[in-house]
Order: sequence, then C-alpha cells, then structure tokens
Amino acid sequence: MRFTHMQPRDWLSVVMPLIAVLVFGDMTLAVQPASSKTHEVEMTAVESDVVIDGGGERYKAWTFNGQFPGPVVRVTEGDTVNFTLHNPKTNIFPHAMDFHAAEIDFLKNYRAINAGETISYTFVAKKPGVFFYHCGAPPMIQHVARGMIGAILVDPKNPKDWPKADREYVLVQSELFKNPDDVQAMFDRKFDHIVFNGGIFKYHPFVTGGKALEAKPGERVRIYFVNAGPNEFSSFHPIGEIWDAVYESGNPANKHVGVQTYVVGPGSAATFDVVVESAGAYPLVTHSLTGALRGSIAVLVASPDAKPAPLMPHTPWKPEVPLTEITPPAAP
Ligand SMILES: [Cu+2]
Repeated sequence: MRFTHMQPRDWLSVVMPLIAVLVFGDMTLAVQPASSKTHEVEMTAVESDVVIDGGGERYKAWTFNGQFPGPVVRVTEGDTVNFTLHNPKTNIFPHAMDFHAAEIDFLKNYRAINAGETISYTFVAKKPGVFFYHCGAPPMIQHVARGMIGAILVDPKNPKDWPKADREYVLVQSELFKNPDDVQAMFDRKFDHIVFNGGIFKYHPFVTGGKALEAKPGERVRIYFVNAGPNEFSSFHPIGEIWDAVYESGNPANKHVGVQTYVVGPGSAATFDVVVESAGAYPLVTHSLTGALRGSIAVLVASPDAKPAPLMPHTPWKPEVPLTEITPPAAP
C-alpha cells in the first residue's frame, strides 16, 4: 500500500480505528454488562395471625415479616446477598432461613436460631431462576405449612436470554392445614386446602374477597411459580390456554415450548410464559383437582382495561368486599 496516493478520507479510515484502539483499548469493554450489586436483605420471623380467606378468616401462622408468603426477593444473576434473619424475643419458637438460590453450607447458615437471636450470612446468586425460600427449623414440615415460605427471583444477567415479559406475577402454592398444631395431619397429607399466595381462592373473582389477576390481550404474562408443599405436587395448567414457554427452575436455558400442564414438585419452581390471545378468563390451576377445588384456582382475566399490578397482588390479604357479596365456590 502506497500512502502517498491515498485521498484524505482513505487516511481517516485507516488511522481512526488505530487511534481508537490506542486510546480506548479493547472496544468490547464498552458493551460489558453493568457490574453486579450487593443487596442487604433483612427479614424478621413473626408468629402472628394472617387472613386466609375472603371472609376474613384468620390463621395462626408463622411468617417472614408478618406475611404469608414472605416478601419477594429480587436480584440479578451474579449479585451478592447479605442476608439477616431476626427471631425476636417476643416469639416462642426457633426459626431459620434456607434460600434455594444459594450454594453455601447448610449446617452453618441454615441452622435454627432461638427467640432473641439473629443470624447473618452471605451468598452469591450464581444461577438465574426462580427459587424457593423457607424456614428449616424442626419440624420443617410444620414451619413450611404454617407459612414460612417465599420466592427469590434471580433475573438473568443478560435480559436478552428470554423474551421480555409485559406483565409478571409470583405464585407460591402450598397446603393449608386448619389446625396449625396438628403435625401428624401434615405427615399424613391431610390438608384442608391448597392455596396460592396464602389465600383460599384468593385470585377467584366469584369468591368473596377474591380478585382476579389482570392482563391485557396479547401481553406476554410471566408467572414465577414456586411449590412450597410441604408434600403435594403441583400440576400447573392454564385453562383455555397453553403455556407458550416453561422454564424449569426459571432458568432461560431450560426452555420447553407448547406445554399444556407442567409438574412442579414440592420445593421446586418454574417460570411460565403465556401470551393471552384474546380477552376472557383463564383460570390457572393445579390440575390435581382435589387441590384446585379446595382453593388453588387463580383466574387470569384478559381485558384491555387491565391495570398495572404488583408481583404478588393482595399480599398480605385484606379483603374489602362486604359479606353480602358472598358466592361460595361449588363444594368439591
Ligand atoms: Cu420457622
């Protein structure tokens, strides 16, 4: 190449990239994702009553932060979580916290602490997904059944790993035992209800105090689904629709498409995408019908008027519908 014969514009095309590399180094650095964050997450074990149906029935629950399920924790893949659990002096029982999103020593970190004690530990959320968290104090079956359960979302570091959702909800399924002290009934699987987010038909608009989940036609609705158990499997199905995608454990790498029903075992979770094609009602159920008909029907109503909603609507549940509007569900 003879530079003397080049026009000024040609010179620029040769020289500018060289200058850029000298000045800025490797240009790919400019498109690296934002660095990971550190989150301070504190929860308090609260032994208190919660409302479990639209008539205002109360239940002697054990909770994180006074709500059943506990608050949704949301971080991004690679983030650090500094977690602290308080068990106040006013409590009676030992409690603990087990995050399925963590990969750390169980004996040291997930041990139960007595009333009046505090425990802290740190973990890095290395894998994206939706994960269960729960109290692991013995008997764990009772601490889970009484409400010490919740969900942690670990969003993928690269948001382009899956389609953008237009609307997101978190549903935590669990069994409800009317007598919270009857541990034998828990071992014998004698549950009275199966519920989503701690309420009997909480998202059923025809039941007293129930309110549907909302979406607009054509929206991609993403449901982060956790099955807390303690014992029953969930067979999660959208009546009138088909799951466009199911991501095992909520990891974008674990994608299934065109799924009618997907089994989520106790202690497991999955993320479900559905694009609601047209206006109407789409009940989301566990197709294990003894469960659906005893409390776990969440109706997704698609309408152009749908309003924005939080991840876990109506939690804690404070039903406002007057008792005169009672429409009891059909007996199972
Ligand atoms: Cu507990």
